Amino acid sequence: MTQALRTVVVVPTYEEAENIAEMLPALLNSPIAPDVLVVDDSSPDGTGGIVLEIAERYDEGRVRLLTRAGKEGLGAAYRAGFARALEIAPFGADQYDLVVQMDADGSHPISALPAMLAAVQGGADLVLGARYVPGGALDDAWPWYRKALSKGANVYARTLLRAPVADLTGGFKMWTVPLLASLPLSRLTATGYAFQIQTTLAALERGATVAEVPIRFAERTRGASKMSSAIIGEAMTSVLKMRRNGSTGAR
Ligand SMILES: Nc1nc2c(ncn2[C@@H]2O[C@H](COP(=O)(O)OP(=O)(O)OP(=O)(O)O)[C@@H](O)[C@H]2O)c(=O)[nH]1
Ligand SMILES: [Mg+2]
Repeated sequence: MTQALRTVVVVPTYEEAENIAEMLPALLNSPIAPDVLVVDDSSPDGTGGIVLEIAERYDEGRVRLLTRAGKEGLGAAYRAGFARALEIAPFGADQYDLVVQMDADGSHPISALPAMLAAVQGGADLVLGARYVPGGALDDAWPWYRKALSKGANVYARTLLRAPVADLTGGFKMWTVPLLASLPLSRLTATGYAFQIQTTLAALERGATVAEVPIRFAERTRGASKMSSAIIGEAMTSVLKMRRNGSTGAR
């Protein structure tokens, strides 16, 4: 590909004030020079205000904020964020070429973005930042049982859904716009991280070429985890439903 691919990174936030302040400049300065769309569920800690302050320091359109009325979960934030990212036409009538999804808590390495872009240039429609491939890793500081739980959840989903990817449960992904636009987003209704499984499954159902780039996943050092037993429960039962009914059958 000769022309630079224009990229927007969608970052969902809930109470990530400190993390987003550190992440945004690093992301904007990445060699792939993406624009950023933060999807904030009116975080009480003022995350949205910090995003707007940072946006003023950069060119128009490099940082956008989508504010939602209240906390509705990761899935809802991404459905809204993807829909907005596909609407934005930052270059005259042109859309972005690529949409990246990424957590705000520092778990997903910004340094992996150039390799993910290279995988798209090599023909991938979807690139997963993957922990369970050679060169990938979970946080060294995690105790063995936490690693086992994370790996076990991934094997469970991957095996039941017969998905030919190593990391089905991760949340760091680079989408080509035609593929993302082909997803039936309003019918991918998971609330929590089951949404990650659902969207990759939907891509596989469409015959997409999926590539995996190794990442070292880093544990958040600031702010609180939003993971809950309800979210884990949803993920487990929705995998069973998706096994019967496909990606849109997780209700
Ligand atoms: N807009 C929005 N963002 C959310 C919501 N829940 C989580 N996030 C964001 O989504 C990203 C990933 O969050 P989770 O994986 O749910 O939780 P986490 O705190 O990262 O969990 P661990 O890191 O696994 O402990 C972070 O940037 C969160 O701020 C939500 O309800 N709304
Ligand atoms: Mg996290």
